Amino acid sequence: MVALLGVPWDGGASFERGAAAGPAAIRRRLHSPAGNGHAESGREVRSALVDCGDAEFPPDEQAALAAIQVAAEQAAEHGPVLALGGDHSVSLPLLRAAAARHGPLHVLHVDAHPDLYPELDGRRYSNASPFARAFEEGLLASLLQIGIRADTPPQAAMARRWGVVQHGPDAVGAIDLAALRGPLYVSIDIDGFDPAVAPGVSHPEAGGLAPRDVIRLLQRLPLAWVGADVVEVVPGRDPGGITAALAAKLVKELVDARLRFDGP
Ligand SMILES: [Mn+2]
Repeated sequence: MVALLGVPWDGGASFERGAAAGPAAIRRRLHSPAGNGHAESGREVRSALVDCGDAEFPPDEQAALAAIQVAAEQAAEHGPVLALGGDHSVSLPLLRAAAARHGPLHVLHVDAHPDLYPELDGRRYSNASPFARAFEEGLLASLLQIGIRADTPPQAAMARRWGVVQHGPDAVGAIDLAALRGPLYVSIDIDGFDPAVAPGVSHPEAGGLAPRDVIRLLQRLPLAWVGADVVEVVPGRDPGGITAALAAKLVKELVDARLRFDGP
């Protein structure tokens, strides 16, 4: 079984808010009669989800992050946690919870942005910085980023300091998945995809990944993930709900990617 946890927090937004509505939109699409609960492997995956509902938290940033970590630790009692954001700042408490349980994590990270700012606009816990904090807190063993196309000098310096491996959208086919190590955590910012297929985001960056690039990657993961998140879906900017539909698709393939290592 996989534990599904909504994290409707967008207090970490460094630009527009709106990602707090993401979990509800993704769930709606996941359970819509417009589709079914089967991954591409043929496995029915919705019935393998234990939906733990949404994390609850106070408005204060540090208190909210602490509450999200507690919610993730409680959800983990039901199975490996797949969390729905929320803005990308929620990955920090999710990584704290996963690392407390499994040790330092190897993270596979899909995004247009490195999210490695030492700080941005005087803030250290926004959606621009979760992986900088995670390195400093000793939560990460390695970080492999895919789809990066909006790097900046302060983030590049942080990437060099921590040995982050980065691939742009053109290099997906060249990634050596066999080299992935566990405990594996998968973090997918939906803005890693091209805005033409995922317009419902706060930080659209043209020239992004195609859905097949990432679906194929998930289907080829050589080991089971211990934690995962899909973040930054902003339903208020999502015509036709196509970004939520992509996120729901990724949820199905992520669940399948975990279950295929868990036996029949
Ligand atoms: Mn991003």
